[in-house]
Amino acid sequence: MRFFHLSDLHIGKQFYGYPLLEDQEWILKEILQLVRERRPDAVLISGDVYDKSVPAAEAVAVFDHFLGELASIEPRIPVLVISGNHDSGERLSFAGSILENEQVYIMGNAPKGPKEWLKKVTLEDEWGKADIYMLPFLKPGMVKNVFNEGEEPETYQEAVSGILSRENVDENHRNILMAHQFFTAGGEGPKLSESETVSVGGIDQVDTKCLDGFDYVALGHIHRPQSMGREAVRYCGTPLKYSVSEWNQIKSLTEVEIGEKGTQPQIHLLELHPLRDVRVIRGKLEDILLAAEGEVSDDYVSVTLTDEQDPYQPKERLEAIFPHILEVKMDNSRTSGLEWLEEETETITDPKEVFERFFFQMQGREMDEEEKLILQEVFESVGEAEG
Ligand SMILES: [Mn+2]
Repeated sequence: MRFFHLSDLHIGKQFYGYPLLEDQEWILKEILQLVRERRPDAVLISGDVYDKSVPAAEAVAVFDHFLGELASIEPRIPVLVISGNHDSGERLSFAGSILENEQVYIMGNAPKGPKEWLKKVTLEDEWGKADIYMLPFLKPGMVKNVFNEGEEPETYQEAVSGILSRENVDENHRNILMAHQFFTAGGEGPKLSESETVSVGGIDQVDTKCLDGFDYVALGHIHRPQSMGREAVRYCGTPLKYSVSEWNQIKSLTEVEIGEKGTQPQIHLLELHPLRDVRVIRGKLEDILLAAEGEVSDDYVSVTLTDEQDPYQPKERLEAIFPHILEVKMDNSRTSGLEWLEEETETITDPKEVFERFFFQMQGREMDEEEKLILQEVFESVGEAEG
């Protein structure tokens, strides 16, 4: 049995003010192409379908189109979706029971009472049954009524392990879990990017120990692809780079092949090709412009200029080559001087001195007599106005 594992689509996300919908449509199209070519037995989407709990109409339309295209493939390929911390469970599972007729299974909310269970989808192949358990993102408070009085979970750890351990998992079947939580493996956390929303203080941590009974765990939440503790417990990562810190990550679609019970699942990474890449460029302005040879690049670029003298209109000149600039930073002896200044603890109270220092940081030289005179006049007129 082979299935695709993806997560963290974050449809509708903005990237430094740029809407990413076109990029997301592009990458979903490539995923659809891979589904048509490779015909997996299921497609698992492990949370954060949307970027916001109330997604924009355009974002909903993009996911609607994706589901529609998936459902048009014959023979049918089941699609399983859980909600992530960015999704609204209720909104995501709209018309969920009707969609099940089309083999689209959505689990928006964790069990809320003692009689509710995780959604389980059973697939079958020559090796027998494979049960896929769907655990949407949860916080301890969301599942407290599932447990007896006095046994309510207080931590994420207790909540997730409590919800999993009450499921009647058949150990003779191959068991697969979809989840969207912050997992650690023996105290070791996942490698992060800058585009996840991670709780401060790590209260949301759950140890992978409670996943031991599963043959494969299809995780979402962390944006860098990686396994946790063992190969078969895996974050597939985002299909696109959602922060500059991800510039050197290879984004891929995870294909999992699961054979006879007890054997290791095989994991293949199918590389994805974005419409626009995210790149980091560093150097002197003239060198960067020269290297581009006048060719316009649609990539999203973060530029760090190392010129000692502030170049003239750097953003405008870069924009002629890179229409999608994320940021332009300066890194030279002056800006490294800035860092040194910030470390100082002395407080300057004379406003004139504050400005003189600021001028020095910005211009790299002292003010000349004429400029000092102008500053003097400005301060005098301000003083008069205040007095
Ligand atoms: Mn996410």
